[in-house]
Amino acid sequence: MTNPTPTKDRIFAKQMAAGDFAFDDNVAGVFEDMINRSVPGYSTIINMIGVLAQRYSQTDSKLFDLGCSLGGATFAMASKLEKQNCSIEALDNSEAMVSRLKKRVALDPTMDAVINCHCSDILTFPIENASVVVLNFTLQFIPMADRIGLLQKIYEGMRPGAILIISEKIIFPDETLNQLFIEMYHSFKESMGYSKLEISQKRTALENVLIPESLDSHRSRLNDIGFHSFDAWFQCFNFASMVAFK
Ligand code: GEK
Repeated sequence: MTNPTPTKDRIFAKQMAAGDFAFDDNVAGVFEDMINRSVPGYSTIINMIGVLAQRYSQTDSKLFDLGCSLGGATFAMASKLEKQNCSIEALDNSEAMVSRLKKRVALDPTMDAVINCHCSDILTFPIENASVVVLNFTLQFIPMADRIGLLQKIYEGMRPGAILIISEKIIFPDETLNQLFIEMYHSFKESMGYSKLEISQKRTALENVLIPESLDSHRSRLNDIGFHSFDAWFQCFNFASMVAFK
């Protein structure tokens, strides 16, 4: 369920003092515009999460959207659900996001019937009976030391055959490629209407908040936990979406 006229993101347009980025009311109010203009391939990733969920959802199971924001992946999965007796657990610890999501869900009785919204920390919320787990650009905001424990908890809560989908900003061990993809990403943002000032101020605000890792780091951590068949199914510059299975 997308908003036909999302409010334009101008948060970093004015000269501002350095400060950390937060998922507050200002960000939630422009989030749809922000993420569509900031993540190359976002709408493709969202649509394909729906397609993957259609294939991997299991009867009598739960689908988790961890760090759901306004529910982009949640609605994509809900619109494709065919299996009997499934629910989608949509979680975010930003009250501003979850209150907006709840209003959107309430507008459509077919969505209301399958989507449960929770204002919760994904580090403490129980994950159980999961056939599909989505971390769509959320893991990168979790403190590095907590990532392995979160992924172990997710693994424990997944059914055999379940799918984990992780989308992230990524870094590359090859410094030339790393630099090239960052520069291409900034060109992409300019092409989406962001000024150089907005791009550099947001970059500074995210510096200690969004910590990206390489595909190899994701791969080896997931393999160590017990996941199998890890790979990226989508990549555009320094953004990727990966799958792994239990
Ligand atoms: C989408 N998945 O549109 N517990 C719960 N939520 C959290 C936590 C936490 N510990 N940490 C961060 N978040 C969405 C986009 S945005 C990505 C995800 C971005 C939430 C945070 O409040 C925010 O809503 C979300 O994770 C990250 O498909 O803005 O780049």
